[in-house]
Amino acid sequence: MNQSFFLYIILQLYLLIAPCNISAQEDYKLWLQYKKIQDNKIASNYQSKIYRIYPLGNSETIQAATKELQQGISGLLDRKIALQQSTNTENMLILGNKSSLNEAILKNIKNEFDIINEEGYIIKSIQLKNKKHLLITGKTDIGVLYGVFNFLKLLQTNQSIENLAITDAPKINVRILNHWDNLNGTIERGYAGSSLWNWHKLPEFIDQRYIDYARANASIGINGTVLNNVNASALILTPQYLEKVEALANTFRPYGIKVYLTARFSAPIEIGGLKTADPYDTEVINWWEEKAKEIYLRIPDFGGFLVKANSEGQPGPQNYGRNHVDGANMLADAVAPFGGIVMWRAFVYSEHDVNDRAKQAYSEFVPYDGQFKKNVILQVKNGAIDFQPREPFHPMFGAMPKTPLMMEFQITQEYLGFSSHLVYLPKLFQETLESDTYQKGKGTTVVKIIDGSLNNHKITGIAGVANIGNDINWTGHPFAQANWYGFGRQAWNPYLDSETIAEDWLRMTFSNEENFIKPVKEMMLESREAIVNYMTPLGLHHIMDTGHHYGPGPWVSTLSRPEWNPVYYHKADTKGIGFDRSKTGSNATAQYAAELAKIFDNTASCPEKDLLWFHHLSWDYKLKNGETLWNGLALKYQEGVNQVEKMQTTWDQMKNYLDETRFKEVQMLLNIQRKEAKWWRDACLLYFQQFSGKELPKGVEKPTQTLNYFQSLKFPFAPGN
Ligand code: BDP
Repeated sequence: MNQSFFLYIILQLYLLIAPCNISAQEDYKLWLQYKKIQDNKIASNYQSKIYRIYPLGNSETIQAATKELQQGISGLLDRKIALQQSTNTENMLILGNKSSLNEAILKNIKNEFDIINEEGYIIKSIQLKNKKHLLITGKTDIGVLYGVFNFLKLLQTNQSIENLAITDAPKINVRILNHWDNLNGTIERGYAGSSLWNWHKLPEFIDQRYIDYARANASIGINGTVLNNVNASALILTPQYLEKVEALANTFRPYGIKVYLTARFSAPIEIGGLKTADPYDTEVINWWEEKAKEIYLRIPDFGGFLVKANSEGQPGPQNYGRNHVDGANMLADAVAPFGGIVMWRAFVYSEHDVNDRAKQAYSEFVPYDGQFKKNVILQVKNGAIDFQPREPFHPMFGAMPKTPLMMEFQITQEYLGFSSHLVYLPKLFQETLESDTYQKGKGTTVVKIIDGSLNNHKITGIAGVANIGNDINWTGHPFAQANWYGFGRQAWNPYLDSETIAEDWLRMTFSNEENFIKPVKEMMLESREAIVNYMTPLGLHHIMDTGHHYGPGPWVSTLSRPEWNPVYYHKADTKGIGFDRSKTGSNATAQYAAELAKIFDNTASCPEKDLLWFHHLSWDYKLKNGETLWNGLALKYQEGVNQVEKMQTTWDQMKNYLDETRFKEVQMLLNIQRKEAKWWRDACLLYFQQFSGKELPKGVEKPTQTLNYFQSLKFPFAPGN
């Protein structure tokens, strides 16, 4: 082969691969695309206001911030930006923490430092000797880094950078991802590939992905990560793994991200050679103290432990006749000398308890209010059952004023179509956060409990079960990135509207074109209601197929634990459908404040979206719109399908606003979503129809398969299980 022919072949091969690489990169880059600004006027305005970067200080964090600015600006403004250690020239971008600022710079600051906390930031247009500059500062280097990401967000979303005077600070201290990652690389309920953590190659090999993970998290203010599954292996606490954990902690530290681990309660037996894990046993207490010392020696800023105890078969203090307070406080004592915390999960229910599962966590934990050590925070799922498409807020949020409670949301879509359905979750999160607990009268919303403001708690937290894996696009669905992004934004500011977040995300991830933003934002905002409609309308819940939770399974009734069976939750019979949790039923409503219990108890005042969560009603029950319950239910299922079809129509018109790869990916995924929405509708309606004995109302499409067919479907290899 002559040389030029060889080169020609190489070139052809490159051309074949190159476009894939470019768009794969777009998938990979998340919301940190830093693509050249299309609007020339805006770009030249930015050009005229940004000359060079003047970093004050040289910490790893300031270096990361500087690098991010360089990377961002070189992409957005399509030019290299140099560093300069002076303010002689105008339009310097000055970055540094408070103590690095000189008198002249400080003169430009009024009370901004007083109104931000340790992680807050200030972005301000300032003047030094009649020259204009931009200052990005905070009390700490991490604050500066957050400021940098937020300054870049201004550019990415084409905002004005004229006369800036922005101060912002997180409203919650612990903003954390929970990875349900196993040491063998699988992820429980993960739908985006395998675990990011390559335990085999750690500690030596630091994958660039770890750094990009840290950048992405820092850009939205996430400051903690639990590396391992709540169903934990004790091995993570052995020196062999702690060395690897240390390497990750070192990698994340410059980005303000602390590492935490799930602690398996029986670890003293499994890896410590003790006979018991009884929290009253001195050897056990010592073992945890020594373990904490060992960890902090390696990782001085280790965050602490997350614990799933006596829940779904996990070991815990009850195995030794002790209780949650005993277990949590023992671990809390072990990490307290080092400033660590214990996040003790409240996700408990028991097959030996005949009470309504929705009542069990409250019954078990509320009596302990005020008994936990200061560095314990209870981690409570948003609803009392389990991350359903819709659940009323967990009654524990209104019932434990003396205990800090942190929110646990699920970002990974275990019950929401895995990573093939487009569902914008910040809408769901917002609904929970805004719910009124009436703990101290009207307006005492869930958000005021978890941000500590209502009951004056010092430790506050919010956790999101991560949807991140090693797929090129991290989350399996391009739009699932918005759920990671949105979670972070809401963790930073849980009062933020999910619409604002969707808009920022779209601008940063895809395009600033209004003709793209408006319809796609609407599509995102409607997507959560769509999935509720085609899966579990009117308060239905937990009717997914068993184990893997993929697809409908309202007929499942043979699992060993009653509350694992969908029939337990919908209770459909010839008389009607729904779980009576009112005072005539399980009386779960009594776990809410009296005002709220009254609202939920009465079918007339109970919000229709929660109707079958709280009531068992006849098929002929009249809904507010005059339809019978049967017809209303069927129409809701149909509406869900229609909504997905509308999403498809919207998306099909967006071709010109983004790269072909992502456009097509979403298009293909929406096809799956429509197919599965119809599957849900048909399977559920055929199943419930056996009890209602009624025809489908006008407007609802006829199923094309039989109930037998749907019941015969099996998915032994559904992901995430
Ligand atoms: C359920 C999941 C299970 C988790 C459990 C938990 O199906 O995989 O281990 O929650 O949160 O939703 O502990």
